[in-house]
Amino acid sequence: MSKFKTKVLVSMVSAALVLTACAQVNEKLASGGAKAESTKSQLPVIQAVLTHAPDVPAPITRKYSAKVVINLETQEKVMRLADGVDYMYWTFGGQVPGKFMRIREGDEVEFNLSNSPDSKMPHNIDMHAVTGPGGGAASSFTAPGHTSTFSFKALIPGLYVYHCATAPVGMHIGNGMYGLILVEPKAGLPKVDREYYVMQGDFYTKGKYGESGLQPFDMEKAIKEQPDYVVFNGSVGALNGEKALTAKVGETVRLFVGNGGPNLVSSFHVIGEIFDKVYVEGGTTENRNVQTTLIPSGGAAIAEFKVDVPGTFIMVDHSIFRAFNKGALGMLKVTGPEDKIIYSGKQADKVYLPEGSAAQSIANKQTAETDKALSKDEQIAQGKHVFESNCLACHQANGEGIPNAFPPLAKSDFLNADHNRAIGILLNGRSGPITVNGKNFDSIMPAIALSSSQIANALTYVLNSFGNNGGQVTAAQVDKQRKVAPVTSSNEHG
Ligand code: HEC
Ligand SMILES: [Cu+2]
Repeated sequence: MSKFKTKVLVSMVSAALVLTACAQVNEKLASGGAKAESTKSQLPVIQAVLTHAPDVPAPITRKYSAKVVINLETQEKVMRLADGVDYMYWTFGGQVPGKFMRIREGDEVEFNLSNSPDSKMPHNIDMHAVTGPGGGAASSFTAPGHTSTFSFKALIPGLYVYHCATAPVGMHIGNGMYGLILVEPKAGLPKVDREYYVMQGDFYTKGKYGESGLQPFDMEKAIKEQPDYVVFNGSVGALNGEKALTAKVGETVRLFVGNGGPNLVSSFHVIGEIFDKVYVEGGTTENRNVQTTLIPSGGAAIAEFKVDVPGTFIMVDHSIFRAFNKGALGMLKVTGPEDKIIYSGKQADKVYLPEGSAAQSIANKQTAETDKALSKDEQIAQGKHVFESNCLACHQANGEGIPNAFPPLAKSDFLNADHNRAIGILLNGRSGPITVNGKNFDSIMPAIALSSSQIANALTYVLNSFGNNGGQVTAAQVDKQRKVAPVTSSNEHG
């Protein structure tokens, strides 16, 4: 089988090599070559429809094999990695992850890989769906401004990763050169209401997480496997807010989840959901009732579940610091009627303060200050990250807090009245009675050992959000407050 395959491959490649004319002619001749060599003669030719994440091409309804023509272009381009942070991505099709391809078991694929004339690097493609040397890598090595053609037969169904395999391979993958190809089994996949494409990747930048500007790739961190960013679909927040995946109560959702790596293994989890079915590692084994599924680097999984109640379901890599501190967090927003039996929502909230409670400190490595002065807008952009990973859990995404537990930062009279007092709270924590917007709270905020610029940015963000009065807090101002004795609720005025 594989010998036969290799023979076809070789003849296809040589057929392709003599071609210099336009793509159309190229296609015809390539199909001619396949006919001459193949025992199954006349397969209908179909142009593949490829999609950008999180979209997936429609399920395949045809009941016969086809010759599927896939055209894909590698492009190198600067895009947003996080708010205020840009990165020179290397891509399959202009985004990370690369375009989703969907074919059927038994199809013959003619693959045309073009490398944009604007590229600086040669690229190629190693498809895990290919049975053949290098998964197509050697046959698809393509210089900028060229197109390579090779063909393969999709022998085995499954969800497969594809990636660039041009040296240095780790760097090409680390810059975003990966995607998924689904080889549907002949019988097709069971019908579901929604299908989405989610792919994790780790990124290594010269600057640390959130440091603004165009960030170059850091080879040393990549070798040490210490990413600054771990993200879904190429950037921090690619699946958050308005870009969240959506579904309606009662619908079934199928996630095609890949992991491009280059290094990390993903512990993929959807908070508040249980996967009814997981096609383990993208193969044919079906596991049921799964909380978290492992997705190896260069691997995939298909996760299916029915959504029973409305709300925002957070997708994470459950190696949890990656989710809250490096970006591996996405959202599925489900709308529809509540079912209070399946999930009641908060039924009670009482203050619980065991004796001896006092302001505690959340240990947090003091990060090196980047001593360049940021503009107010830059502070706000970076402060948003600090807020999202350090404050949101208690004070909530909209800053409204939680009644009887966490005071609001939104339109907070307490905050707006005295910025230095707020800095002191972040530096030292706070406990005891406090009145915010006429409501009484008596709880504990732990000190969060952030750097002075992180505190300055977080407060500047908060002051300019949630209906607050505006203003700016600088790192120097925070440094000054570090030298002031902590204010406790008993000696505080107001
Ligand atoms: C673990 C939960 C928790 C976290 C995390 C937290 N806070 Fe608080 N925060 C509180 C509580 C509780 C209080 C009230 C403390 C008291 O009762 O004395 C408070 C009070 C405040 C106040 C003064 C009251 C007000 O509403 O204006 C500010 C300002 C504030 N927090 C800002 C922040 C910022 C900024 C962050 C993130 C860097 C943060 N907090 C993180 C729980 C938290
Ligand atoms: Cu490449």
